[in-house]
Amino acid sequence: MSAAPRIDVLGLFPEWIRQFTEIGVVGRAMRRRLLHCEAWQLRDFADDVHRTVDDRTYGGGPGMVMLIEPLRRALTAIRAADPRPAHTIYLSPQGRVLDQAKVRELASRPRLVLLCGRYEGVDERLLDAEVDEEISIGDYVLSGGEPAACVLIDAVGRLVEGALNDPASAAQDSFEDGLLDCPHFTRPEQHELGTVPAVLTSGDHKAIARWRRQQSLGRTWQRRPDLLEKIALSRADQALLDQFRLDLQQTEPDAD
Ligand code: 58G
Repeated sequence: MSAAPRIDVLGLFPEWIRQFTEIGVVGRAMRRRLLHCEAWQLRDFADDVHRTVDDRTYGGGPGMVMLIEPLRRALTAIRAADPRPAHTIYLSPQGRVLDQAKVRELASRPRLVLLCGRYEGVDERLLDAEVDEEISIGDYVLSGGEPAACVLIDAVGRLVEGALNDPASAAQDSFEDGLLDCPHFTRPEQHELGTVPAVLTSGDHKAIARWRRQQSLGRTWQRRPDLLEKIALSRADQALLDQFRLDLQQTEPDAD
């Protein structure tokens, strides 16, 4: 049995990460020793009594930039805490946007180190020398990298072997096949807000699988056509989607 994957997080608010990693699927994976997360306080690696980790930006203008040296000392200490190679990631809006394929790739690595910036970010030379990859969780700006690190830990953590009670649920996820998820229903079958689609209560498992696949295809076409362009549909999928569009025309003759 191989050792549990490990994620170290470096920044100014390690409490964010510690609290987060106690909760939910990630918290349970940690307690079961399937995943190890450790949060590090960057100020512990400052070299003055004020525990300074930032300074003014060259070229002028507002805002502060995180200093090279505290970060470098911290990364050296973090890497020394475990002999396995540490894939080092900086969370920033300048990174490549995270998707499920990247999450899967990261989940296959034994060790990740996540660097969380504050202020205007990190001195570019530190990034060039010490960071393997810059990742963004979406096209918006956060005051710090910590919430982005939590998003990444959650997405990766739930893929760790044994983290989910039902391993089939990860395979069924939205995006595992590049499509959005189908709609889900639970009791009661009849409700003021509507009735559960009859196929789901029919007991016909083939028909149910076909309906779900068709809903995934149809909803992806309606809501995220950009995702459909990235995948090649089989003949069967194409037929299901064509039928979805036809059914839509019959119920909404105005739609085009
Ligand atoms: C511009 C703004 C440059 C990740 C902020 C650098 C981190 C968004 C994301 C920063 C983040 C994201 C300082 C605060 C990085 C630094 C951090 N904002 N979209 N903010 O993944």
